[in-house]
Formats: sequence, C-alpha cells, structure tokens
Amino acid sequence: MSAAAETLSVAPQAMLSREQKVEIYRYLKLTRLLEERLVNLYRQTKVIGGLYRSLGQEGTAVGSAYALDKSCNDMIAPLIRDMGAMMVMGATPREMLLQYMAKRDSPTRGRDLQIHYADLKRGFVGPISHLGDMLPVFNGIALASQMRKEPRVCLVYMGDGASSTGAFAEGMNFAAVKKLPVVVIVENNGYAYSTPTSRQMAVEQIVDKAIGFGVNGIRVDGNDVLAVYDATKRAVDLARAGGGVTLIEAVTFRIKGHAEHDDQKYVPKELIAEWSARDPVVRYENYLIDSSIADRAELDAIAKEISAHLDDAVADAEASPMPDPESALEDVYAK
Ligand SMILES: Cc1ncc(C[n+]2csc(CCOP(=O)(O)OP(=O)(O)O)c2C)c(N)n1
Repeated sequence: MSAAAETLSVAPQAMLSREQKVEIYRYLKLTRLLEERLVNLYRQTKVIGGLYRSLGQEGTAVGSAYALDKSCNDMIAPLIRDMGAMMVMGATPREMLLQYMAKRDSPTRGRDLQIHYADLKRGFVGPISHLGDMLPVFNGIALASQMRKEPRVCLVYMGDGASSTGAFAEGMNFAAVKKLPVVVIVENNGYAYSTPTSRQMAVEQIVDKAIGFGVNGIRVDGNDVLAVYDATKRAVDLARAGGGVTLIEAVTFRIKGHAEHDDQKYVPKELIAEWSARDPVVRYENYLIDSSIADRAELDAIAKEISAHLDDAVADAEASPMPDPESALEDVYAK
C-alpha cells in the first residue's frame, strides 16, 4: 500500500489526542447540561419565546464542528439544534442564557430571541431557522474565499425538512458546479416538525441526493460523535484541498418535540425509546471508559465542574436587567 493510501485508510479520529477526546466530551456534556438549565428557566417563564432543544443530536453538532480549523477561519451556519457546534466555535453558555432570557447584556441586547446572534470572528452566524436558505449565503462566503485563495471551509447545517427546499437544491447545484469549499450536513432526525421524513421525500436515504448534484456523499451515525467527526474531517479536508462539496447525512433523532411547547404526540413512543437507548452522550461516556481514555470519576468531575460554571452563568444572566425600553430602536436601523 502506498503511503498516501495508507494515510487515507486511517480514520481521522485516530489522530485525536486523549485531551481532544476528553474535550469533545466536555462539549457534549456542556450542551446537555446547559439545555437542562434552559428547560428549568423556561418552566419558570424566564425564557422569552420558544426553547429549541437538541436532545439526542448533540453528537452531530459537536463532532462536526470539532472537525473545523479555527486557524483557517472556517465558518458554520448552524441550525437551531446546533448549540453544541456554536460552543465548539467559541460561543459561551453565559451568552446563550442571556439571549434566551432577552436580557440587556445579551449579544443582541434583547433585540432578538433564542440564540439568534452571530460572531463572524468566531465563525458562526445565528441559527435563524433558515431551512436551507443559508446555503446560498454561505456559497457566497465560500466563493469569495475561493477567489481570494483563502483556506476557509464553510459548514452548513440543515434538517431533513430543509433538504426538501428550493434553496437547498439551488445551493447544492451552485456549490457543486463551482466546486466550492462547502460541507453540507443534513441532520436527519426523522421529523420536520410533525412530518416524518418518508412523507416529504421519495429517496430512501438523504445521502442519495448527492448523486443528483454530482457531489460526494457520506452517511453517518449521527449519534456517534467520533463517526461524525471522521465524516466531517474527511469532507473538510477534501473541500480545503479543492475537491469540492460533500453532502453528509447524519442519521439521528430528536428526542424532544420541535420545541418545548410541542408534546411530540405524533411520534410513536417505541421510536423515542429506541433512540433514547442510543443517547450520544451516554454512548461516548461508555466509549471513553471502555477504551480506558477516562474513568467514571474523571467524567463525574467534568460534569461537576460544568455544573458549577453553569450555576455562575445562570446567576449572572438572571441578575442582568431587561433592556431599557428607550434603547429598543438603537442599532436596529442604519443612521
Ligand atoms: C421558510 C420557512 N417555513 C417554515 C418555517 C418554520 N419552521 C421552522 S423549523 C421547521 C421544521 C424544520 O424541519 P427540519 O428541517 O427537518 O429541521 P428540524 O427542526 O427537524 O431540526 C419549520 C417548518 C421556517 N422557519 N421557514
């Protein structure tokens, strides 16, 4: 086997250090615990607007974003289920708590809800329920990077429902023709709100759509964080080397309703039980322990540390005042 072929056969995760594998765990656990705090705040009516969880999908969000390279100024267009990806890019729990509570000290200073905020320096835009519309936008960023010979790769997230839109089709076609440094990850979580995937597309597997656009396709277990990392790292490396677009289908499941207000009664209970048994956080804990990367005591200590950090962040967010009504129009319209 040639050296190049040998390198290709090694899964990218094999190159991750113990510290990196533990760091991935931190992001998974942080996402899970932060969302649990948000649910409590929502039930206390302290969250303004809806709360959209990623329960069951944390592995897809974290594993994919972890494959990006900050030194290349990679960027993500997240979906509402990708809080974990935003935190990998550098978004903080404090910011997210402040945003969800629409407080004065939040990144949008109470002008927008949920985690609808962007930071181009850290490489993320707000997850604004784009349903595919951010693909053409990110194609523009990728095209500019390609023309300037910058190494940036753009990672665009969307749901299965979003992959049925015109924006997705046009965006995929343009990215494919221009061989843009774009990776599209479709989080196939079984439902677009209450519509099961089988009732909104005729393909058996979303990855099959890659064939029609003439791009690479990878189907991956979205609840296996390291498998998602591998798939995304391969796609990102290919895109950075000029090899064009990859469509990744991450097969996962939304364990909660579309948002906290949705009781998910349209999903059979057995399906929820089946997928709950594949919890990505628990699976990764078992992997770390079984492969002697970390023991239970270390994982418990990490969870405790995260909880303490969240205690402070929640207290801080609660103490932040609501925005001053007089300031409502500041920075909304151009002067
Ligand atoms: C153009 C448009 N139509 C409808 C909506 C309302 N909406 C927000 S999310 C959503 C379902 C999206 O399903 P999917 O793409 O599968 O992502 P998931 O919520 O399952 O993660 C809908 C209909 C929207 N945001 N934009």
